[in-house]
Amino acid sequence: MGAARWDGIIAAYREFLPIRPDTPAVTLNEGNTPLIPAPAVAREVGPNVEVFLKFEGLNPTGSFKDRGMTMAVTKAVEEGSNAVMCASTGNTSASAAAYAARAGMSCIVIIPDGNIALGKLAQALMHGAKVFAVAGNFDDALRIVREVTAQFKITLVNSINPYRLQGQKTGAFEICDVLGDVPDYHFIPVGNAGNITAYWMGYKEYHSMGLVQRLPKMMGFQAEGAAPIVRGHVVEKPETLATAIRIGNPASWKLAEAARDESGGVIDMVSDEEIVAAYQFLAQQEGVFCEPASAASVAGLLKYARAGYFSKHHATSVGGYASGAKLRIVCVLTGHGLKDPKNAIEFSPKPISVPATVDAILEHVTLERR
Ligand code: AN7
Repeated sequence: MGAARWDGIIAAYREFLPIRPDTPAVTLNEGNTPLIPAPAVAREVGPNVEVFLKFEGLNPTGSFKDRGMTMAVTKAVEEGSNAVMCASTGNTSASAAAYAARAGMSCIVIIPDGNIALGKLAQALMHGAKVFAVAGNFDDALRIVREVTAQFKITLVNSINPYRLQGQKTGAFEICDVLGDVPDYHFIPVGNAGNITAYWMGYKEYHSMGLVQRLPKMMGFQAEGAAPIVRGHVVEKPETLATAIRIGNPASWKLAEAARDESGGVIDMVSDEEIVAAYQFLAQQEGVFCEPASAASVAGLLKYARAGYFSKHHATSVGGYASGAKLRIVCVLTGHGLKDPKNAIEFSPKPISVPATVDAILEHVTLERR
C-alpha cells in the first residue's frame, strides 16, 4: 500500500461542513496530521495507559489554525470578499496570511508588539500580509479587528468567524477515524478557547451520527498567568512565555465552559515551569518538537496524573481501566516548535564553541574506541 492522496479537510469532510458541493476549496492540503504514540508520556501517567499526540504542528503553516483557515477563506471567496483581517498571538496571522496569498486576497493582521514568536512573524511578513504591531495585547488587537470588520468590507477570520470552528472540528473526526473510537480524555491548550469548542463540536457530531458510541472528557489547560476561565474573571494583563495563549478575555469563553461541563472534564491551569518541563520532555523523550503553548496539554496531563486524577476518576468509569481496556488519552500539540526558536534555544543546553579539531570534540564527550 502506497501513500494515499490527501486533498485537505474540505475534500475529506465536505458533507460535514457548511459549504456548497460546487464551491472550490482554498486549500494547502491541511489536516491528516499524525496521531503519534507517546510511550514516554504514557509511562509517566501510569500502567495500562496509551497516550497519543495529535501533532497539529505538521499542518502547512505549522499549526492547527490551517483547518479553520481553509474554511474561513473558502467561505470568504464564496461570499465575494477580497480581503481578510485578524488579530493574532501569531499562528492565526501566519495561517491567514498564507491562505489569503493562496486565494489572491489581501490580508491585514494585528499582533501584540513584541509578544509573538519569531517564526510566526516571519510567516505573516513573508506571505505578504500588512502587519500592524499594536502597543497592547491580543485582547486589544481583537477589539480593533471587531470594530474595523463591523464597519468596513473586510472578512474577520478570527475564531468568532463560525467557519473557523467548523474547519477545526475535523481534528476530532480524524482522531475518531484513526482510533475507531473517541479517546477517554482529550487534553488541549486553551487560549481564545476556539479549539476546545471545535473539538467538542466534532466529537458530538460524530456521536450524534452514530459514528462513535461515547464522548471523551475535555481537559483544557490555560497558562497560570493567562487563566481567565479558571479564575472566573478577565485577566487585564495576561503574562506567560507561551505567547500563543497569552489571552485575558477569550472569545469562546462560554462555549469552552459548556464543552467542559457537558463532557465532565475540566479547564485548569499550568505554570510556565510546568509548560517548559513538558516542552523539554516531549522534545527529549519523544522526539517531538512543539511550541511552548502546545506543551500545555501535556503539562496538564502530567500534572493531573501525578495528582492521582486517573486512579480517582477513571477507575470506576465505564469501558476503561476497570474493565481491563487501556485508558486512551489524546493530547493535541497545536503548533510546531520551529515557530519559536528563541524559547527553544533558551531552554536547551548551549552549543559548545571549540576549535575545528577532533581533540577539541573529544575533550567534551566520552566515546568508546572501535
Ligand atoms: C499553538 O494565533 O489565538 O484556544 O491568535 O497558537 O483556540 O485560541 C492562537 C492560539 C493553542 C489556543 N496553541 O487555541 C492566535 C491564537 C497554539 C496557538 C492556542 C493557540 P484557542
